[in-house]
Amino acid sequence: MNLRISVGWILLVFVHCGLWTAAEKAVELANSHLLPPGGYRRLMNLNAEEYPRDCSEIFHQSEENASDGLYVIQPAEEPIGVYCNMQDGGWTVIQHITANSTVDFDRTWQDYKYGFGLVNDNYWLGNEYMHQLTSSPTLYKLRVKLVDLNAQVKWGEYEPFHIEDETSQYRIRLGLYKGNAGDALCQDTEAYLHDNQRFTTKDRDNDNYFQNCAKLEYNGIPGGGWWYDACAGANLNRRNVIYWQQDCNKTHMCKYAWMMVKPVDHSQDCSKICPPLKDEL
Ligand SMILES: *[C@@H]1O[C@H](CO)[C@@H](O)[C@H](O)[C@H]1NC(C)=O
Ligand SMILES: *[C@@H]1O[C@H](CO)[C@@H](O)[C@H](O)[C@H]1NC(C)=O
Ligand SMILES: *[C@@H]1O[C@H](CO)[C@@H](O)[C@H](O)[C@H]1NC(C)=O
Ligand SMILES: [Ca+2]
Repeated sequence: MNLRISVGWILLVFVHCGLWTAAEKAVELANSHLLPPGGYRRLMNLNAEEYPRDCSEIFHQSEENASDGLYVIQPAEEPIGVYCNMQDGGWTVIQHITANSTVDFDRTWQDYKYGFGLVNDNYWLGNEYMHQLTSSPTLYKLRVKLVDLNAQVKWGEYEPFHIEDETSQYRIRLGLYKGNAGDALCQDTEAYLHDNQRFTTKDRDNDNYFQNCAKLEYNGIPGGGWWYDACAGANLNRRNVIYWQQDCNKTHMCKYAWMMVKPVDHSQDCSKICPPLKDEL
């Protein structure tokens, strides 16, 4: 009797584990290294039949009632896990940093390509996935959100926003700016211009400086990967100083930054005929 119960238990446990493993394997996220422990269970749409291409699609499919959290999206062939900020139309978070957190942003080209950190925490989604996300026929916009030590929030948006492919060294293309923060990527007081720059990491120097900007240290912490000019009017990837010119710098410290993307909403902007898009972004 006792023996039979035990065998039953063992079988039950065995079957459960088997199913669980199968469910995890069925998805195979390309960026599973960005999931926290037990992260598959925290993906809110893990068992959906089809994955949306971004968080905005999830927001609209949920009749604008989806909550913030971890979701699976599929911008190209491979499903990936991301953090969705479901305020204001559903934003796909591509970067989040907390000043002085333990997540290391001083990383190689390969790390910046496929992402690092954890999607429920500080992370870089990956240049390859940023390229995939922003390469649809629908244009995307970028929102930067900055929070200083007094919890004051600043933001800025570039529309459109596009990351080119790896053969172009993940060059950044930025459109028109709006926001209550300064336009630190395109209008630097020191004449550094980030628009149209290629990405630089400590092991791949594509910047316009005689040394590698990603290796330049402030208080012992290197700049990290970024779209440097002959260095920076803004850099959100230096671990100890979030830099956005007049809004976040060494004397006016910020605690948090986010970068997130969303499709451009043309229905709002032009009710009649959309103007032709410029050849060059
Ligand atoms: C919105 O979501 C919440 C929590 O997920 C749920 O309780 C509520 O019923 C939903 N409302 C609508 C209108 O779907
Ligand atoms: C740093 O930020 C403060 C406050 O936002 C600003 O007044 C100051 O000019 C900035 N410093 C530099 C060097 O840009
Ligand atoms: C980060 O750490 C440095 C060194 O301890 C400190 O000076 C700085 O104020 C910290 N930054 C924030 C935003 O807390
Ligand atoms: Ca250089």
